[in-house]
Amino acid sequence: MTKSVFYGIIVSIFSIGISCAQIKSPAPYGTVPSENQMRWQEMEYYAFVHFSLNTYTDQSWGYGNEDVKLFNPQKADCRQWARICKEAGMKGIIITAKHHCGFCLWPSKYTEYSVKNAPWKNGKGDMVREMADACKEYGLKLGIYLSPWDRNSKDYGKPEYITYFRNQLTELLTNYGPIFEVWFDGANGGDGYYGGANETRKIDRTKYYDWKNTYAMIRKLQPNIVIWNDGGDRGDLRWVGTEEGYVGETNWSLLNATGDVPWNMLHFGVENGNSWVPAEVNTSIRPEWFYHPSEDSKVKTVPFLLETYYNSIGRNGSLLLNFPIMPNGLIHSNDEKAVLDFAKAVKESFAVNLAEKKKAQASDVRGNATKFGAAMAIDNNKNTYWATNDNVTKASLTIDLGKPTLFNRFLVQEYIRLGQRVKAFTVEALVNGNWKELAKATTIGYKRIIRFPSVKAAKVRLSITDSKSCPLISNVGIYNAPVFLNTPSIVREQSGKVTITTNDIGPIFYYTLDGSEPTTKSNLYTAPFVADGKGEIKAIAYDPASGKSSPVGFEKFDISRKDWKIVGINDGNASKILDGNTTTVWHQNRDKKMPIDLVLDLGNKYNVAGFRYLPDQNKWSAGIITNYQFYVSEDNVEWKLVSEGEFSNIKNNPVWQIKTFSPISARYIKLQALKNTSNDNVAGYAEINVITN
Ligand code: FUL
Repeated sequence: MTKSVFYGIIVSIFSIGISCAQIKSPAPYGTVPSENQMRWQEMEYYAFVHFSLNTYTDQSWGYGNEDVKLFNPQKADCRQWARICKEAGMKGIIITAKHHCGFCLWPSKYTEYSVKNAPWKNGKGDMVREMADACKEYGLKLGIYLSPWDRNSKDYGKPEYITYFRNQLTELLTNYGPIFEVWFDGANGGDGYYGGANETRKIDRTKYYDWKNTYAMIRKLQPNIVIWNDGGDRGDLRWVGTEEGYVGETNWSLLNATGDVPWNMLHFGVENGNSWVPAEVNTSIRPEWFYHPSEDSKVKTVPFLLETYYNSIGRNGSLLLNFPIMPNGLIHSNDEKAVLDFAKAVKESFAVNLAEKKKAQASDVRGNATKFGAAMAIDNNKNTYWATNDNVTKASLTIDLGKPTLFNRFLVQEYIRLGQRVKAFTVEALVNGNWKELAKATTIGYKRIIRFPSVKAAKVRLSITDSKSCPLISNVGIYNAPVFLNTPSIVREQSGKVTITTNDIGPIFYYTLDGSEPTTKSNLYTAPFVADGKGEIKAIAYDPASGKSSPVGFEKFDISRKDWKIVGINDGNASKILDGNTTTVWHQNRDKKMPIDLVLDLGNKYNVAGFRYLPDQNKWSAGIITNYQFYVSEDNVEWKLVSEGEFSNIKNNPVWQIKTFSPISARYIKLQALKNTSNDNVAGYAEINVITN
């Protein structure tokens, strides 16, 4: 090397150094996350465990007078819960220290309604302590759910309760080590035991708890905590308006600091909001939050959970997945299998990032500096990012995969420490020399994952088509995820005609009628068929190209509904409640006033032992019944009341409501609606059915 070449290199290295140093990092745009919110966002995936007296009473919400003596989990093992969560790739666990019934899983000094009066460990047990220890052992973070609503406390609704609530919070936030999240349920006030008063107590959930001072206390006790709250002052995280496991495709991590937060704001965030309040998607691995033996066969399948994954973590949210704990104190093996299979599917889907260490080029680079170059988006380092110049809000990043490569997933992340910016983007692939659009989407945020049918291409282009300010992309991933078929759905019409369908394009179906597991040797489904009366149908979807099968779809049918009649109703639409289709709904005439009766003639006498009610699946529509009475009759004249009560949590979780009673001979049934979720006079039904024996 000559002297001049040597000096030339030194000079240019020096000048690159200077030019990099001179290129300023972008300024933050709008509101940005706090360190606590960042730490939480990067956790992505963590668990809920629901365990309380409800576990022993088969309820969703306890009334507050359930006997503490019921709590006796013989095999309680928080280490089992922690092991499963750890193996499933979760980063923490939030435990229901106190649910609405007021029963405390820790020996609170401030109430007798706790584990200290339960037979479990002779009153010496502390489930929160055991959870904290297990989390520590498995390297998981601990979170606390403390229901603000307390149906046991005599003081609920009075100022004294706030002191009680804060005392309990202080115990939980002082004695169990670092707490990453505290969760304040939005269900607040209603009827309850309230120390024997047995009455309805209403509070204004935005004011009653004096959240401002409660938050200040929490932050003092646990400076690194994030607060989840769905009423009153903004917490650090927000509910997404549904418990079914998805947030809006457009998802801004912003809300306004003041004012009401209607459903669309919860679900989509607020584009120009001035407060950073990211989305947490909470859902259960089964239909309900607490354990109900009837749901052992309703544990979500891998394709269903994957759908949830893409609709939460894949849409700039976190995923809080619940495990109901069984009366013996363990997670059911069906739930364990489902979550571990799901974890395996996620791992397989994102095992190889086809973009990593490939060549990337950008249409614009901030100050042409390497520090902000295209390569920063595929360097597997969350602290570096590709950035454009300040005034550039439309730009593209092209990744050269080197050779035609098959893929079906595109993952992209913004460097949100400096604000959420991107409003719209597209993903294209260079197929046979032409750019083909694979997806058009809106927000990115912390993480966005886009799915599309597999495509083979050598180049992939991300185009930011609209952004609030210069886009900052910290990570891009391209993957080829394996096929996971959805469970087929099995629908039986009133006539007894059975149809098997799926959301996926292309698979064929096999089914059985004798309870055996279907395989590719079972009946091939070619067209709807008739299978009336009691029985069970199991079906799988099968993809001949990959040889993969879906999880087994399963429906147990009761008596034939062919001869059923809806009594006294002259409305053709009413038959929708018997059509087997869970998406069709019928509402009673709006002139009626509660109580509103629905009378069905079953055509014959049966030994009726229960009924099932499915509300409108669109929980925002009118007529979702919360309180009911159920009567039976042999002659439509003399009626007998056989069941009454509430459909707890039906608004947030509008699943099948199942009520059973001692078998009784009946030809007529009457579901009487006493109250609905919006306290008006509308009664609606998606489906009604009976349980006979
Ligand atoms: C709801 C509660 O009412 C449910 O029982 C459950 O705890 C869920 C996480 O939040 O609003």
